[in-house]
Amino acid sequence: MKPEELSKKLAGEKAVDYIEQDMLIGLGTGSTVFWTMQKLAERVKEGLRIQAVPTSTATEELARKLGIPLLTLEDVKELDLVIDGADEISAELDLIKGGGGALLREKLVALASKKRIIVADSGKLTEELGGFPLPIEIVRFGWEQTFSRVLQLGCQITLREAENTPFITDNGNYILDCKFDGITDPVGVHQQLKLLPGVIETGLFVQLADVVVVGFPDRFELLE
Ligand code: ABF
Repeated sequence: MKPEELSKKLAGEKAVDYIEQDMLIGLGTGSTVFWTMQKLAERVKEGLRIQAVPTSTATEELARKLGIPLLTLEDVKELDLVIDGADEISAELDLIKGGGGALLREKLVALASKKRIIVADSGKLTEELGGFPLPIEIVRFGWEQTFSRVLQLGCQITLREAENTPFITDNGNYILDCKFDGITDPVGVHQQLKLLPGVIETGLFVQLADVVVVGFPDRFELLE
């Protein structure tokens, strides 16, 4: 296994230690949470009782395959915890998420959770957010207008594509990947974007991580 994958596996698996009997949990999306789900499925087979809200159809499908009991966000008032990945993590534990396109459901599930655990390999740590283009979810209706408005905030934008057609999120929307010259004020950038009609949600997760489990090829570290 490559060092990056080993790091993801260590971080992803470690997070399962936070899950206790009868918890209601959120399950994030991505290649690190993949390892969380593998380990969680083992625990479920051994008798751990949990129910999980998936943050994407991809996670839902994987959970079904692995025999992890599911429920929807509409079924619950509150979740005990969520385990999710990230694309960038700042020293303040602010995050850029959405590389997998699931940012809206990920944020809704994060806000519904009492404790938020992020799992990531050490390559996701950064001094300042913005090296990774910020994903924002926008409505398809009049998307070019929204594109132009976002452009005025001073970033370079790409409409995300999959197989040469626009990528469609699980909610039926488009994603704009916005490259800023560093994001020193994540709250300000998030707020500016959210004021624009057509913008549904941004991948900036500010002060939404309680614990970050950082994986290295041979160990993990906890940031809190
Ligand atoms: C998800 O995990 C997304 O927000 C993000 O794009 C992804 C992180 O990547 P990885 O696949 O490396 O875990 O939560």
